[in-house]
Amino acid sequence: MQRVHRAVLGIDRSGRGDERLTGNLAAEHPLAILVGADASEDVDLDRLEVEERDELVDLGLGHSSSLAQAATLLRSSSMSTPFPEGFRWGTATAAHQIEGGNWNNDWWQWEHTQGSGCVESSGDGCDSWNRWPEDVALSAELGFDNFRFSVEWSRIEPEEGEWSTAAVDHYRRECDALLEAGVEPVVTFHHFTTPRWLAAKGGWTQPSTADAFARFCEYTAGRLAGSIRRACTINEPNIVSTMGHMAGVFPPGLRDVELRRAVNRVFIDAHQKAVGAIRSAAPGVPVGLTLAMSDYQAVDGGESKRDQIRRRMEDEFLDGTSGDDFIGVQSYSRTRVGPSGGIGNEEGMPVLPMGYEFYPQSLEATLRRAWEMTKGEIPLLVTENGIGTDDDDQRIDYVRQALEGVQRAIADGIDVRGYTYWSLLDNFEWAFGYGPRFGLVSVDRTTFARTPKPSAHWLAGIARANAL
Ligand code: GCO
Repeated sequence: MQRVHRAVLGIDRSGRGDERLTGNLAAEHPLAILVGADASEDVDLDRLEVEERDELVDLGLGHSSSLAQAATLLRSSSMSTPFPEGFRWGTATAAHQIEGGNWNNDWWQWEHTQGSGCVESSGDGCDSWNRWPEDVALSAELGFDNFRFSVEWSRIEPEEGEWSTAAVDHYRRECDALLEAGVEPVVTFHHFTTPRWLAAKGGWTQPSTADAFARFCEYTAGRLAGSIRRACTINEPNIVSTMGHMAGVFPPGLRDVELRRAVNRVFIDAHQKAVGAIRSAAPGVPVGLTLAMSDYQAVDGGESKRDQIRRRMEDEFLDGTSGDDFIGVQSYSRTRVGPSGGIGNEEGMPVLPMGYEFYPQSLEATLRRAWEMTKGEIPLLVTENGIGTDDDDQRIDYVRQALEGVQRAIADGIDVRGYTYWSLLDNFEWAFGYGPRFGLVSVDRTTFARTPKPSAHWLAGIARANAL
């Protein structure tokens, strides 16, 4: 009889439990492995003496995993540390990046503006406007418990005060399908895109935009009430204000430091009004802001410059979250600051296609900072973390390191309630177009066929086990 310390069971995609173990790997490692339906050398479970049976973990390896991949994954899981009970696991997307055909907002216009720096149009996206049932099914099959997506304001309110019940009902059907599939819908009300009619009136430079946004939230949350489980008001307002009004690389393409400060204030006002609107229209749904955070590091005496930059980028927004139900922390890399400003990447550090360093430690640092800045009064959720890369092993390495940081933060008493990977799909990465691949699932640019990568099965396994 073979003896194994732990058995890993896979569930094949049809949902049937496939409880076969392969003999040779079990012999090679002190662990047993199950592979999907393709396993050629099956070993009957009953012939194995499995220790710690109650610790069975499903890595969700799926059909396509090779034994070598399975072995790597299993080795890495042999000393697993659990996440707190009830820790949420999901993936995130945004309307403009996946739906396709969102021609009625400022980004579409920007993509078609000469000199904007956009490498291509968002075009058909991942055709998720039509293929959302596939996205729902993928989330459910992989076993994530929530799916974060955004509603497109320019579809729901295509002209000022003109509401599309058809568009909002579309999103309601998506929410209901998610719930039906056992996946909680997490809805973002603004993810970078602003309707053209509003942009033409000055967009986020105008204080009245906060009221327009609150009206949109009230209408939309009212029609989605009962079908959403969490609401994010505005995604990364700090990026929209900085990139769009100071750096000039997002719409409206302005470069005005003072204006950017004013836009920050409009966004904070809009967020706070939206929290009130969503709470009254959809009572009981937790509401919060999702903020782009970076591990800001002072180099060679850059402390006061670092603090100054961080104040406008993060602290002002964190100050505006008081009373929220959660803070969505979104983190990808670090920012090094010297006495006169950002000094770029450190020589010798690996650089990603996005131009910044491979630096998974940023998540832990930003969770700690968000917690400290809000005095431990508001629970945190990782609403985005991920890596744009063609190297799927590098993705696994990045997420593993980021999650280790989450576990250290939790061990120190920081209330982190969940982890959301950006993104479910390879999608439209704004000015970078379809180049950077953040997805756990690849999308064929012609057929839109979705294919989970090994990292999808790897992360899904961690989510199911709720342990790393
Ligand atoms: C965000 C971004 C996402 C990006 C992701 C990768 O919310 O941070 O808007 O839309 O695609 O951050 O850069």
